[in-house]
Amino acid sequence: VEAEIPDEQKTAWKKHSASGFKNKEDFESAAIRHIETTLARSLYNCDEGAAYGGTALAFRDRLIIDWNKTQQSHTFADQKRVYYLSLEFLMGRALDNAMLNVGLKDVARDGLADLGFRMEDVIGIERDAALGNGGLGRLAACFLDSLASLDYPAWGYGLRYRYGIFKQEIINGYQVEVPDYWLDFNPWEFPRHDVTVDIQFYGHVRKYNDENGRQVSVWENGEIVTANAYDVPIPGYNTPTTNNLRLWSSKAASGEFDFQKFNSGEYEQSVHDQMRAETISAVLYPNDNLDRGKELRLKQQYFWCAASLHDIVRRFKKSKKAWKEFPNQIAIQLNDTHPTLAIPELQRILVDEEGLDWDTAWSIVVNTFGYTNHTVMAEALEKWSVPLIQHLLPRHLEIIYEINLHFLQYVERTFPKDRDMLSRVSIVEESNPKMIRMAFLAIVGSHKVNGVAELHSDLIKTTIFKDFVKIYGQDKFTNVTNGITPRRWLHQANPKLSELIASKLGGYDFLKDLTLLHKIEAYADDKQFRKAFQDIKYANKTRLANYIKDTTGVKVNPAALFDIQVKRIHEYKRQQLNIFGVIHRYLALKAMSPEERKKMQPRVSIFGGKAAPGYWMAKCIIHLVNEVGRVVNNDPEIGDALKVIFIEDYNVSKCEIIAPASDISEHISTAGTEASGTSNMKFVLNGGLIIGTCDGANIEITREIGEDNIFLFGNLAEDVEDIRHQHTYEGVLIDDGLQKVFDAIHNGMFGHSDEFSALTNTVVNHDHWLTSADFEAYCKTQDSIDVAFKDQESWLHKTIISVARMGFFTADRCIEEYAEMIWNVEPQKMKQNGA
Ligand code: CJB
Repeated sequence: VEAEIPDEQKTAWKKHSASGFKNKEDFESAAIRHIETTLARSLYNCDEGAAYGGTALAFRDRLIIDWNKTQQSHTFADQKRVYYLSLEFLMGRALDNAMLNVGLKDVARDGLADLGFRMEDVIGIERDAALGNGGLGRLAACFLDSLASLDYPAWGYGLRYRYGIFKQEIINGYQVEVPDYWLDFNPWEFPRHDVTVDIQFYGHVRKYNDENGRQVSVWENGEIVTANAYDVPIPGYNTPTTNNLRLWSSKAASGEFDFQKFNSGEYEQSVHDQMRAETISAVLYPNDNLDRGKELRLKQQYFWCAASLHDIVRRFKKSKKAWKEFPNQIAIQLNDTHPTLAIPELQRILVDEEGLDWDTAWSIVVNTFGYTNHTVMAEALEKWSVPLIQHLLPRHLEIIYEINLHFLQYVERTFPKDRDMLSRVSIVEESNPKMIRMAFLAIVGSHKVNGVAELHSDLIKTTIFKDFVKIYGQDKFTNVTNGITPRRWLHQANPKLSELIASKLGGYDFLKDLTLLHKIEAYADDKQFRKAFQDIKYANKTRLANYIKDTTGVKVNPAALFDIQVKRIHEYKRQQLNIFGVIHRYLALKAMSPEERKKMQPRVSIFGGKAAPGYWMAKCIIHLVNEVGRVVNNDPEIGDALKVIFIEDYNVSKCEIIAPASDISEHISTAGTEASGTSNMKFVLNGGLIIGTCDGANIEITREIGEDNIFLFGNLAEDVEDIRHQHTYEGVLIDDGLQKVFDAIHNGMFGHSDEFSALTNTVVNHDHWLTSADFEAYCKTQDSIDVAFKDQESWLHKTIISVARMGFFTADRCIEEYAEMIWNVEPQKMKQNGA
């Protein structure tokens, strides 16, 4: 292609080619130019919003120049690429991250000061890109940062939801959901009006025999919706590599916009069709760890998988390589089962459209895909009803059946005596209606399956996917323990701590090799270092205390122990255990004399997180936390001894304020239920300790930082089933302390007890989540934390040692493991000048 361009054109292009700013002067000129031209504002009406807009657009220019060079260089190099398919990318804010990754935040800060603005205020204007629910979506965002920072040629593919996760308001103690229309001003996306894909739904399958007597299937006469690409640049840290996140938006296909109707006066109907098409990418489903089987959700999944695969195949075909090269050029990672339809879709493209025979196509498919499982909980495992798939995607259903047939024939040959095995592992569940088990399809269609922490990866092999280990052998199943990007979760969220570490390590290399943190272990007993470390924690707690005062009106003392649990509200994550523990503490404080009370360690219990709008029990938990806060915070006897705070609308940017401000954070899921957890890593990396169960990544965190530095409690995963059995046959034993808590609730201490009877009844009746069984151990462990916190010198020692030992939990390590074990891709460093 390069050879075809005449020299004169190349010269003119080179002479005028865009280049990014590098110093304050150039930044100011770029920002002002955008404020004046792109935003049509002037010196006299430039508010913080305009200053944010100008700054963001100046940085966007810079990113897009690097983006162009990266894409060009990856195209020329023609190496294997990774495509990360995820229905969720919980990106948070982009500006701060962009400034830090390209290394120009100080330049921008000085420039903004010249223009009369404070950096913090300008950053605070940006809305979070909240295209995700929780851990799964945030993991995808961390992975994008690591892929770019490590120079891997990689793209993310997702949906461009018009409404991200809802905004949570707390009104009279109840969660109220408000739509999050985040696209008003989004400088970080580039609409690619030229990149569209027509996606078909419904219709039927026609069969005929071609001239060679081969049966051909044609899927036709369906409804067409167009997918439009929007590209979001993903800058790596301290590298010109800028990868792409491509998000698809749905709109009516041009042929579908019915001009007949339009002209004959049926304007409304034609607009209605338009809106129907746009509905596909309108909203993010707000469920976390829960499958609800709605038709529109299936439409979203297919729409996004089909558009992404079409794009990937189109790029591959340009290279004119043979089809068997496909898995050598392309690795596709399925983030959970949401993109599983990509498997039958690729098979359909290869067989129906490209004319490959079934077996050749299938081997390409299997070698291309890898599948990451994020949960063992039955209610979260996706199943789709056969009639629904039949209706929406008739050809895919045929293909799924054929995949299943080949698979079951193989199983039957390998285990001829085990008849039950066939029904256990069949992709098609013989229920009424029949259901497609998406996880099974994902396993059969991938060459590797991974869990996200050691315990979790073991559990999937011994429970939900046990039979598949027998069928395929151990090697197909592996573990990649989750990680977080230290750029956002240390450097950006906690700049002072990052700076302190850099001052001892002689620079910021640790941000790209987090294991270098081990060197600060030498300073764990260094008086000056400890003091600096402690001052930073205090400043971060003060920042959070100010935020709490501004948003809730409650004044909390930064010297108190900050005990934080922020994550989606879910019974398995056991915020109920936490709040019952808080009530227990409150009752104990009330029973004390004022002198005794004074001796107690003051505590601030901080909660945050959204409940799925239809998850009633989770909403009850939020209500109880808020009612307990109302009572405790206004009790003059209690004062600073205990405060209970619910932070409204927890999201990524709030986590950046919260994670650096904890003394203790809570990761207290019923053992065996939290696949990994990633906020546990964020809190420890920022100098906080953990109270936790032996679950998910807590176990590996303990191994790395040492068991003296973590507060573990509770029943083990291996015992949970037996205890549940006991509950069923012998009834639930309610812990004495917990009974007092229930009595207080029933007596109306926190408002009308009816409001909370569901919460207490579920413990009394089944206690599926072992709230009672773990209650005593939980409270005792909390008491031991009070004691440990009193000895500040020893506490500081623990926290510093823990930070030093967190190197393993960088998302960079995850990406390197995926690249080597699953994708077989190499990084591709770009020369500074592109190509
Ligand atoms: N996870 O956030 C979700 N949503 C789901 O539907 C299923 C799992 C979470 O994924 C995280 C990333 O792997 C895990 O750290 C977390 O334990 C898991 O609940």
